[in-house]
Amino acid sequence: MAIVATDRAVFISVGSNLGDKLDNCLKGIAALTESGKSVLLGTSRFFRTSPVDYMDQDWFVNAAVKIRTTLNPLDLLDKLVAIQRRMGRKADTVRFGPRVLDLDILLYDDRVIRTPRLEIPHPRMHKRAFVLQPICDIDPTIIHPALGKTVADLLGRLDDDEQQIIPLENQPTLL
Ligand code: PH2
Ligand code: MG
Ligand code: MG
Repeated sequence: MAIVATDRAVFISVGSNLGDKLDNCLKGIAALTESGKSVLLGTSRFFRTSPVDYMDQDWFVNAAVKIRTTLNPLDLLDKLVAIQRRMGRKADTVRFGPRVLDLDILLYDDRVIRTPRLEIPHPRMHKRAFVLQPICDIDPTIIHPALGKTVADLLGRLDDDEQQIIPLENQPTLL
């Protein structure tokens, strides 16, 4: 019997609303693969997005990437936190407030993890256009393992006119 390594897909959201937002996102994405433990499999377009949950802050640049990684979820989280810190992110001042770089694990295969330190799927991803649209750019058929619906379906069900998400006119080339 052939043993086939499954393509474990991890989706990570990338966001910034301080400084050179696009450059911060690009540097964060580049840092994800620097150790050789993760490879980039896909990227979404980059969007300008209106702030969600905490409105009194600047618009964000957001995107999502798909990686394959040998890191387990907690080691991946440690890696993301280290990258954010290196990029100059301060320990959170305001919840949902301004940040130089935010890297969040959205999906890790079809795993459901609920611990105080880490929740996968990301607990708010199904309500956020700035997360769902980028994942749909990469693969609209991905199923949210806790809700049992595709990301395209979840995006279609969002009825929140407040959330604006506009593709950047000049998209960087990454892969
Ligand atoms: N991140 C938040 C809170 N609000 N809004 C947008 N548009 N984009 C974000 O990345 C974002 C947000 C907390 O992580
Ligand atoms: Mg975060
Ligand atoms: Mg976040």
